[in-house]
Amino acid sequence: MSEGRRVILIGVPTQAGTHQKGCLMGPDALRTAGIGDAIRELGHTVEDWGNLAPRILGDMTHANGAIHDLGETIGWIEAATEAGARAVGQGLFPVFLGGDHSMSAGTVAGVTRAARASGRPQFVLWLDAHSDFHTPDTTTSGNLHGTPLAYVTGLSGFAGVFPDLEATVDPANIAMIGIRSVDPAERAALRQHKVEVHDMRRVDQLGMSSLLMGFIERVRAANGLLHVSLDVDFLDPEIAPAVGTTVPGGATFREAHLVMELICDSGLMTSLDVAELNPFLDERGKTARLMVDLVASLFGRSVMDRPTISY
Ligand code: B3U
Ligand code: MN
Ligand code: MN
Repeated sequence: MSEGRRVILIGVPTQAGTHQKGCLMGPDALRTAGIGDAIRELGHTVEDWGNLAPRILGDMTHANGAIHDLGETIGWIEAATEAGARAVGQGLFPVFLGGDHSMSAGTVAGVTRAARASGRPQFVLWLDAHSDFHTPDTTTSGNLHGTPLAYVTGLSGFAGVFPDLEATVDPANIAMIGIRSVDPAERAALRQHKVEVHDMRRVDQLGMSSLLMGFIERVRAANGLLHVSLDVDFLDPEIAPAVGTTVPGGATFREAHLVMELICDSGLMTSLDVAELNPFLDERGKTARLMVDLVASLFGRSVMDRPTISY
């Protein structure tokens, strides 16, 4: 990451995409943990656009009766799409502060719209325990935070449900790392669309660095824009307990920092989500502070100048 990026913090305090309450406090916990100063201290400028507010659409139903809070989710997607397209369109670097992961249906749609206008392909790196590749028809939990990545690729099932997309992400331009919970319908769709999925078994066998570098080289070769979507549950729950859907066996502190440092070194990242932080489940701010430290690694803090940290 070269110095002097113009970073915009954009809060997306939605919790409509999950049954578990608390993600609405995510953006302010990240601010409280010092996300703005951490990026600023690395030589970037940081402006805070505050929190987005969704258009109020009221209750909406779907043939899949499990789905809840559809109208509110659509409102957040619209708001995040507009903000993302505006920020990237102005040459700014948006850091979206979540909010549950349904926010990324909007953040990715927005940055992808701006990418298309620039004539460059959009790539997405999904760092998550889950693949979030359900459609409204296949989700059994009804939690729409399990759907954003399928939506942005333009999969059928979203037409007439989520907002129409102006630009889609080619599934060949997606990689996911950290995966350890995939539902059967998601697995079928991921295979059908040939998405690059690196589950934890692959991480253990081949290592974070080789998996990530393969993808980074693809982004570089295509002169792509790179959106990084970081779900708190990418991390092992031992180090990051503040998330509603913990899955054991996640990325370690060292693996996670390495991923951030390699992305930073590539200089390719153009937008970022920090999703699913649920401060209600945190232990004295430990997860919020870890997320800020990981973001600092993404923006150029290196081991030699990382302060000694005790959580
Ligand atoms: N695939 C499950 C679980 C899940 C997905 N994303 C999260 N949890 N955070 C579902 O509900 O769709
Ligand atoms: Mn997720
Ligand atoms: Mn997840």
